[in-house]
Amino acid sequence: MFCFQCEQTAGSVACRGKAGVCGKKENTANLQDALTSALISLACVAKENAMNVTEQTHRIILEGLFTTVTNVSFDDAAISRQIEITKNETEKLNRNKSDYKAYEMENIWQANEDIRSLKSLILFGLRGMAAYAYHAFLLGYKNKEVSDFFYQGLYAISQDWSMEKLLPVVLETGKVNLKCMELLDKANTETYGNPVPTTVPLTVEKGPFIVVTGHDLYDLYLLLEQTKDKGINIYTHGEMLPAHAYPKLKEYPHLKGNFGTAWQNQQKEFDHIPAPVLFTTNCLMPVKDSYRDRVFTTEVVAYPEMVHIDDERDYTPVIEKALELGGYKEDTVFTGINGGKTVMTGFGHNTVLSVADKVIDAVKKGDIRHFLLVGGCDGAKPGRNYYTDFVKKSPQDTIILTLACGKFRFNDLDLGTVAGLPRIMDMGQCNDAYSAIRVAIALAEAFKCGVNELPLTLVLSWYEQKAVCILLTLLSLGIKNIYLGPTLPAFVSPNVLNYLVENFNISPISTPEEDLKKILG
Ligand code: SF4
Ligand code: SF3
Repeated sequence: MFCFQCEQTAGSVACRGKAGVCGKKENTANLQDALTSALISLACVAKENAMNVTEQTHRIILEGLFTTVTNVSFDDAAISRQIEITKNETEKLNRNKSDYKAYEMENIWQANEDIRSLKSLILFGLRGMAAYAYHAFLLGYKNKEVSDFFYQGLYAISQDWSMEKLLPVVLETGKVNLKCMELLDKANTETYGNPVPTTVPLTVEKGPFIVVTGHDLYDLYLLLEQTKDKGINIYTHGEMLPAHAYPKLKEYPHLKGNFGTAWQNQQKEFDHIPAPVLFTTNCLMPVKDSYRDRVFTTEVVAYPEMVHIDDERDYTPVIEKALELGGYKEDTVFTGINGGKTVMTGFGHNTVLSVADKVIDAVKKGDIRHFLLVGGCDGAKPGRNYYTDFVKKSPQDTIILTLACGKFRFNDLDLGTVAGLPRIMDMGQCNDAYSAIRVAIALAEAFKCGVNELPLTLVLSWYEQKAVCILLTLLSLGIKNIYLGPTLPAFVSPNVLNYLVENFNISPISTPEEDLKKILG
């Protein structure tokens, strides 16, 4: 196996041998390569037979790419089925029987390191973007430019192109991902309303409950519907936390609170949990014996021997498990990592821009000195305390905007208010980076300056491929001076890194003190 797509890759170089750091086995990794190869062939054939491409083709592309995102599928049987479906679709499209060869993934992994680096940025960016496009697709939202780009991007990977020719495709991936996040934002807000600031309890009430984790609001919605009046409470986990802020989801009185923190703590948090857990997307970790009878997966998430809820989305097995396990006997108080008993969420673009005048005024008066967007993925590797310390050490006249699962390191802290605004504002999931971009652009317009001249700095943490497509989006918008950690991607070659540093002034994080000094002057 060869895999270096995530931040925890072995030795910060690549996972090889029998298994990856994430627990993905050699055979699974090889099957994921075979699936990617099949998707590249499908995209190449689709290019020649565009007239024959259907919605079904598109769904296969999205599902296939999403399947290969870190911590999504550990299930060889499921991946093998996906390969078959992809190959059949390729044959179906290839009506004029043109000759095509299966694409060899070794062509990428063994390429010159700069070409490998650029192709990896495109491929991993497409994988992350496919997850977002898939969530929007389930809610009935599509965008032609976004759909078409999956084919163009996969085709570009298959070509013997030079760095000069690949580099624009890398930035184009970021540009199209902005469209994709915009589409998902539209899908989520038109379906469930605009998020509103919401305090979310971390206490689990007595009685049967279900924990739902991952990014897919549609699964949560259907689960809420199916558990209505059944005496079962629903708790979010990880990236599902921002769901509490959507008016249409808030309406359900049995959507009670949030259980646990970010994905890397799940093996500890789910240990003997008296409730089932439904995984709607990444990040799924190898399942421990103490809770293996209560893990349920859906969509493209899969783990051998776990019950998979199919596309009909009948959650009866999850509901029955919740009733059987019965939950806690008494209300059980949990806290966040810093001891807080509640967390807040719901500061999407609509909410933040509704107080734009107040914000602008406070910046002009000097009450707000700087905005720090501290967000991104969490992870298990050491060094991520940086983000907690950074937030704790940020001065009183700064505002912390946050998003994605990295926030669990500090979202239960009470940092007070500045200019009547909470000092920590959770904008949502990783895809809600779109909200942060909207806010930044609106502020730049109000201050009649460029985004890079704003009193705003991005301090990002990355782990998997969704973070890759978001980073590419930020670069495609010309956003500079980003701090990135905890380590830089193994798939960024020294030359590509030089390009990023020279053109975008990306810096690796150092220490909170030093970085705060650099940022705040
Ligand atoms: Fe290694 Fe990450 Fe790939 Fe898993 S996803 S095999 S940890 S690089
Ligand atoms: Fe988290 Fe896995 Fe990336 Fe959506 S759930 S941010 S890591």
